[in-house]
Amino acid sequence: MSEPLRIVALISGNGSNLQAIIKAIQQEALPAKICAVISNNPHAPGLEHAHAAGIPTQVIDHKTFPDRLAFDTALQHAIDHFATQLVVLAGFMRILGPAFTAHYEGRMLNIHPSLLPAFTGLNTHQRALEAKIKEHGASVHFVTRELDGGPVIIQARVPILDNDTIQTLAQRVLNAEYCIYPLAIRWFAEGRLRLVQGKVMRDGLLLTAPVNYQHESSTS
Ligand code: NHR
Ligand code: GAR
Repeated sequence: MSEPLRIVALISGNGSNLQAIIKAIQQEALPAKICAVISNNPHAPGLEHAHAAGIPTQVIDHKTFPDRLAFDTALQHAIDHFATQLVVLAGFMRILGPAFTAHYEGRMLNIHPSLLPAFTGLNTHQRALEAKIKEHGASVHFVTRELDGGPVIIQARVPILDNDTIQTLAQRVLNAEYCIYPLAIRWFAEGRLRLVQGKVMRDGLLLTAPVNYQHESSTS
């Protein structure tokens, strides 16, 4: 057996995706170890979940730094302290600068609550409802300097129902996130996922489109 992949997770809020990842590791569906959970928000409820799971936590409050570069630099030092092999953004709400994203190129993932490239940025559920479209979802992507613009690994689609509110739609999307994020991290941990010249390579093949979870779920 090889050593488990060393992960640091960055959160800002509830950390329910973090919980799903912790659960996958506990169920031995993910050969990884979360070395630390770091939050920019000292009041993030996810810090408690990490603590309860016996994972070291750290707060790096962006409000205590003079500028974004100083925050990014402190964050980078904290992450590298753990000999981190993969950085996982799990509801992390601060935009990261180009030096930071370059440092972790090919070894940082994000889960975004939309079917990218639709609805980058914030308030995706409200914007999907306002657009009166029939389908929404979540995407796991490699993080690059372009906000929510890195190559997408896997997406999960959910229907938008006539009587949906932001809350009901957000919960449906979250349930899909809990499936695709541990799966994408597992592929990375198994050495099956790489960023090659700005494109996703999975099992030695360059993806021409994101993996669609609905189609793949029965076979992998
Ligand atoms: N950084 C880079 N360079 N590239 C990405 O793809 C990133 C990133 C940082 C975070 C997550 C992202 C999301 O999935 C993410 C992807 C925060 C904002 C934002 O506007 C936008 C997108 C994401 C995260 N943040 C405000 C800021 O000024 C603060 C908002 C707040 O605190 O509520 O940093 O959606
Ligand atoms: C998730 O829906 C995630 O995709 C989204 O926030 C939620 C976090 O939930 N991320 C972003 O919007 C990033 N800007 P969680 O804290 O319970 O995992």
